[in-house]
Amino acid sequence: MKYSVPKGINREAHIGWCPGCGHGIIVRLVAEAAAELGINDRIIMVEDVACGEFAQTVTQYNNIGGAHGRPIITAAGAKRARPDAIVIAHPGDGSAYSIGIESTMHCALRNENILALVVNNGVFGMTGGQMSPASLPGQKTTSSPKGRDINKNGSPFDVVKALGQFDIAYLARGTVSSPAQVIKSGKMIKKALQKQMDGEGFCLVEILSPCPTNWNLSPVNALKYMKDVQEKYYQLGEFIDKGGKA
Ligand SMILES: Cc1ncc(C[n+]2csc(CCOP(=O)(O)OP(=O)(O)O)c2C)c(N)n1
Ligand code: SF4
Repeated sequence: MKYSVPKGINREAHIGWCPGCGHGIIVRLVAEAAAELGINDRIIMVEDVACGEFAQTVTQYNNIGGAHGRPIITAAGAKRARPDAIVIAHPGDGSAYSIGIESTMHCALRNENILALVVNNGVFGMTGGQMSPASLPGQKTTSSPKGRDINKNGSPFDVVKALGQFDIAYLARGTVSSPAQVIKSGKMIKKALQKQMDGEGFCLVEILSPCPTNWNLSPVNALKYMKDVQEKYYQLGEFIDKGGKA
């Protein structure tokens, strides 16, 4: 197989992601989809103050640094100001489902014509691996050293259950735990970008992603954990596909 870097990726950039992190794979999928759709010059990515923000140097796209928890609402504003732009918010699960949950829900309710690309690694990665709304029952984190107790901490936030009945364009969940799944996730991202180009409305694609550093696992064992545990809890697939078949 010939390896080539998609247009849109800045291969000279310093990359801050830890070995085995999923963020870089997911940003690469954005770049592949954008190049295939011929929209490199139209992309605006909106980052969070979180691990995803390294995409600012890794990509050649226009980019906005949003406040923590606010990339989705910032993306909605950018899209309203620049309707020709293709706008992608790139938060983590901590951002989109905790401090930013209100703007996630209301952007969905307003069917804002953007892509919310949520990287779900089940922890607040950048700040040291605290429990996030998406941490799994029993998951040990730095703020739940004995494991998430659903009686005390509540159940994990499942965006498919939360937005499943909303009138939005697209809702899908992928993962990057294997090459086949990476390809499937790339198709989801590309479909969501096409929907934005067609003016269909709000698309949320959640990608399950490893955080070996904060899971205290090697990159290889982090992928195993995803398959054995994370993907057993969070269903993969397409759940809303307004223009197509769900
Ligand atoms: C208003 C505000 N609150 C809290 C923080 C601290 N903070 C920065 S990154 C982060 C965690 C990010 O976790 P997540 O959104 O899940 O993304 P990840 O780093 O795991 O990709 C937090 C709490 C901040 N920068 N601003
Ligand atoms: S802390 Fe986790 S999410 Fe952040 S760069 Fe490292 S592996 Fe990725």
